[in-house]
Amino acid sequence: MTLNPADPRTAAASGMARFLGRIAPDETIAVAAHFDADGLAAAAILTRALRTAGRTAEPVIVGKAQTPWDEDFAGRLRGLNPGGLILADLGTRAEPVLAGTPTLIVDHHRPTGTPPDAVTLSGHALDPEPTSALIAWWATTALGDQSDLLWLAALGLIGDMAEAAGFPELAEAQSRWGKTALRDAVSLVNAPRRTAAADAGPALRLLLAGDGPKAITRGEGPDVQALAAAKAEVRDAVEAARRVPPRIAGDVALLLFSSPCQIHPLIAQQWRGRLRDKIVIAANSGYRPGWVHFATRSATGRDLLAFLAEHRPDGADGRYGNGHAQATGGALPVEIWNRFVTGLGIVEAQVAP
Ligand SMILES: [Mn+2]
Repeated sequence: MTLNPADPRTAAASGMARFLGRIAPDETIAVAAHFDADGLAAAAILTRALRTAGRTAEPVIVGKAQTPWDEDFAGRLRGLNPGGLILADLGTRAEPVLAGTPTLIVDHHRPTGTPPDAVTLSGHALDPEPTSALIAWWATTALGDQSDLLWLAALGLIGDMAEAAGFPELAEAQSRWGKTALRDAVSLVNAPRRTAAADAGPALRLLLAGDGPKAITRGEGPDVQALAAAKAEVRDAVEAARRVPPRIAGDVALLLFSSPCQIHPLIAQQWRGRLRDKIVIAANSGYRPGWVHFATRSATGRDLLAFLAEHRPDGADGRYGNGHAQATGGALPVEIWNRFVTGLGIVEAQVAP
């Protein structure tokens, strides 16, 4: 389950070898991934390494408010008729996504169950904790030398704020490709998933083709332009939402706003720094009609997964309270959201149905 802490690199590579041993060489491997920098970088590493090794690999990225456990996404995967499935940076749950299909899980979120018949490469609870892209890179060393793809693993580490974790792979990538170029590339790759359309296509294409971060930061063409436009769209949305005042009840500070952009994690992060003794909940009623999506952060060090579990409203499903002890959140239908904020003592944060 969790990678062997004594030697996670070898454990990841042997997990990949075990997974590939269950798939005929001519069968397609679907590579499903989250749409943030870590997920996209993991998808690019896995797809590129598998293709170089002569395998057929197809990346499939989740859309806005979508998980692989939703039927429409599973349908997209089935359309590829895959002989194997990789789930990267998408969480670790007990339920299979494609029952009967050999599955490899590359992830670092807190598992909510043990998937049957899957090889699970989980970095959760390792110290330091590797991100999905780094675990993917370790795993693909089973297919040969991957040093030219190391910059992609660095994008994942930086994107998930693991820059200070001390992984030697990051130091090596920084000296080869440049700290600033890597950081700027992360900021660009992370932008589209926060926009109203949340189209990860341009970023993924750049990561699949590029030879380093400068292919993104200094590149030309429509995909690079799309990333710059996405950054501008998100910047404007953040500018509007940051003026909203917090509503405070006890040790909770809640910010409620409405935007089609996924800016709630950014707003939560900003207020985390300003209200250092509070649990900050940044809630967005405009991300998806009929729902409230929210991000929870705190400078207090409290276990936020435990906090949300204590306040779990009846009817909340797997979209509520996942992720990390220090970075979580969720999505609730408006009616359940209204019960949740009432329970927190912040009735005025109810949303009209
Ligand atoms: Mn991640």
